[in-house]
Amino acid sequence: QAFFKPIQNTAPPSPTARHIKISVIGVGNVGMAIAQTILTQDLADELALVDAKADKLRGEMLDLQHAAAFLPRTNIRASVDYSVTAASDLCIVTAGARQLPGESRLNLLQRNVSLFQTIIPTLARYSPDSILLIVSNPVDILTYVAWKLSGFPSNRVIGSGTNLDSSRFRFLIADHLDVNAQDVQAYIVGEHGDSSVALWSSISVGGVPVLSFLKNQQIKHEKESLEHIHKAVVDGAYEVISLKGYTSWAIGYSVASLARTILRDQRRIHPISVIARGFHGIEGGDVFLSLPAQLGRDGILGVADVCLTEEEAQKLRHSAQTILELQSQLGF
Ligand code: 6V0
Repeated sequence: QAFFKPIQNTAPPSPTARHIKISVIGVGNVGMAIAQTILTQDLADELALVDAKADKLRGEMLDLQHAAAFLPRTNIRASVDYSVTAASDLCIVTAGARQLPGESRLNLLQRNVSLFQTIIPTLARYSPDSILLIVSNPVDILTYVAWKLSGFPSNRVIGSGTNLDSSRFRFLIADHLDVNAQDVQAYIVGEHGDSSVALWSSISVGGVPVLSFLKNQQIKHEKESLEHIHKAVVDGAYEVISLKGYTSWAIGYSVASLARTILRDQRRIHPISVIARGFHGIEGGDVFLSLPAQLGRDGILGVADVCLTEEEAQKLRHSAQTILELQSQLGF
């Protein structure tokens, strides 16, 4: 018996009401930080969680459901069976194997590729029209692997890439200049991690280009402190991992901001991992690297043709070459 009685002469439910569904694969530290940010920011009507560990998965689902009285209404479901993800608008993949002591990067990559060989085709089968957002590391290569395994068009396969690195960059610049990080426009592009490229000439605060401002003021040592800032960005993840064992909150907010831009068709520009062949002289094969890209309901709408110095373009091409060499060993 229904708790509420219908009023007289009601119309049937509207067929146009949009139901937004997000799936998160992998409920480790990163997957759960993403899930909880999605819930608090009211980004989905339905959230499906999948992991290989059934007990952990059910525990996480119940813990989130028990917060229902304090959150916007979202139907949270979880299962080790991928049918729970059916008809998702966005699938976020954070599942990954952990690096074993002494294990090479290539070996870890190969283990993660094996996981993706099961995960990605299954997700694609249950949600053929979805957008795939890859977070698992090494994110650029795994985004390429996901693109290949899904058979999706490249505008619907995205890697979270340097969206997080750029947010660390903006925080550190803001801290240095004592301004709000949201007023700092600054991009880190290229490979997520060690060989990322900071776009110095494009940094601006409140519309004022930072480098030319410093030059006009004849502030000499600033370039050096800015180089330190980039180093701090690169070291940032290692520092957090050495202190607390993993990173979670910043990647949670970073991925939720991508989800909001996509699902609400915000058409904002984010530095994310996209197929980069043909940009800035990158040739030799299909490779995913981060570039400032416009995102919306159809995924990647376009890539901003940012001005790079020859040195920056060279670094990008070098990263592309390193990634292509690793990819060639994967047999895709
Ligand atoms: P974690 O806490 O070990 O979680 C991984 C989860 O994946 C665990 O719950 C596993 O049970 C699950 N899992 C493993 N195999 C499968 C499978 N076949 N199917 C479903 N689930 C599976 O790791 P954590 O959450 O800390 O990190 C997850 C991934 O995100 C790692 O690859 C990190 O390197 C990566 N990150 C990427 C970042 C980025 O900016 N792109 C940032 C931070 C972490």
